[in-house]
Amino acid sequence: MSFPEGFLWGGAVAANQIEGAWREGGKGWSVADVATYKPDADVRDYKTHVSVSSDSIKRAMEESDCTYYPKRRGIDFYHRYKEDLALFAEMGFKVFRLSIAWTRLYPTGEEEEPNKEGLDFYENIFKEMRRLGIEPLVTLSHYEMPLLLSLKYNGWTDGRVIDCFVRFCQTCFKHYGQYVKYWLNFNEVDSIIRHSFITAGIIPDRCGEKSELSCCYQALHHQFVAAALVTKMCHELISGSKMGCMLTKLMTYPRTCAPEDVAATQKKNLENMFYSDVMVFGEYPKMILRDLEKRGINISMEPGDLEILKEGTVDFVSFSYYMSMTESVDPNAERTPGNTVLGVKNPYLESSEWGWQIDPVGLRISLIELYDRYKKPLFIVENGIGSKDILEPDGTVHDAYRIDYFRKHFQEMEKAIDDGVELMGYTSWAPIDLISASTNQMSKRYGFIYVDQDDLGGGSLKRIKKDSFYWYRKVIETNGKDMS
Ligand code: BGP
Repeated sequence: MSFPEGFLWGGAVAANQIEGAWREGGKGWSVADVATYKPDADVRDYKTHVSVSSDSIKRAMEESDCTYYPKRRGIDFYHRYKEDLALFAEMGFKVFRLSIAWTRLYPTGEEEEPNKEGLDFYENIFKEMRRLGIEPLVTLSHYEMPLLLSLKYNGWTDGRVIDCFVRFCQTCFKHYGQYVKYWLNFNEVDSIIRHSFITAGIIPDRCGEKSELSCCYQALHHQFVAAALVTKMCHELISGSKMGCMLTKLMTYPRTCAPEDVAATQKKNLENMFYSDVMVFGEYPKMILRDLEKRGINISMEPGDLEILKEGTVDFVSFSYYMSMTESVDPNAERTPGNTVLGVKNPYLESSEWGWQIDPVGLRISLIELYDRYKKPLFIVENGIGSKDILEPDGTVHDAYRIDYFRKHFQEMEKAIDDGVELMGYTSWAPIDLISASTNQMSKRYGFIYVDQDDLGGGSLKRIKKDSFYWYRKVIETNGKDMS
């Protein structure tokens, strides 16, 4: 067994979780700038962490201090990107996944012309990556949309945001098409149902007589249309470009072999893949439309929307995979948190400090399921373990648990490839410690590189190589042959 020649090994980040410089370079307010670190909230209760209201947004906009708004400072990648890219190159990265913050190019989301300082910032990054021989993989929407589109239109619930997004993407394709071949439209497009504000700028108390869930499906439809429009545009503007969708792969097993548990699990897995179904097949699955109808959820579509979906299907399927869970019809089944989900606990698996159940075999199962379903190349664009790494007095970080996590996941990837799955590449989440998307913690560390910063922003921001830095370098150097 082996990884194919040219396998794209690398790492993934998001602008709002690393850049900082939230008011520099002409950047406008993004939804991430009002995300608060809640030290007293249970880190396993993601809904508390992601919740938002008109009042909390108003308070945040009146607060210029960043202490409890970690995504305003990130890890200062904005000023340190050359140092960080050099570290990624030292690990031998073939690819680096990053997002372009919409509000650096269009501060309010509605300008006619892009902000030049923002354009230049990303052009400098792509030039540096080309110099280092690292291929960009660019996410167009990664939890950082213009806050003013949220306040003015209640985010993606309003179809006018489609035009704003298409204009932003057209600018990206025109300015960066010479550097970027691989693109992703919406990060974890399915996450809109779990955290509608972060993903689509929906403020629940502004949904009026519509339920938040109805607003989510309406907003999701607008994102499907926008994704299809920009996929078609990307192919037209950048010859040889590849556009992927990006799904949170929430692999779910039946808690028992009782048929009711199996049926409930089947429903969960089909619901999870609905989002990638639309972007791969260019149409809504009939059973999903029937389910929405039974739940009284009505999506208003413009004439021509369905044709747009059909003409804008993606070239590959990318996904994040961290953990798996089980499903049971037993209301008393013990539950445990996962990636902004609450699943039934699997007694055969260990859990991370945040309760996420570690399941390398689940990654192989996911790869085989997605490849069999879509028959398109796959790309793992997020995978990793958040943990409280300890910086030793001698300046080392011994993260053997992270090496073990990756080694076991890579071994399962290799088995899936050996079974015939076409896997384009792998970007770990995240190559460098950064701000957690769901809890806004710095102390939930993912990186091969430690960043000296605490949850309240204290620290030198010094970058320190963990043991896993050297291990991953060796894996890449040998294209996965040496994982010892
Ligand atoms: C995914 C997001 C990433 C990343 C990851 C880890 O949902 O796409 O942005 O944050 O989850 O989650 P967290 O940061 O909440 O631990």
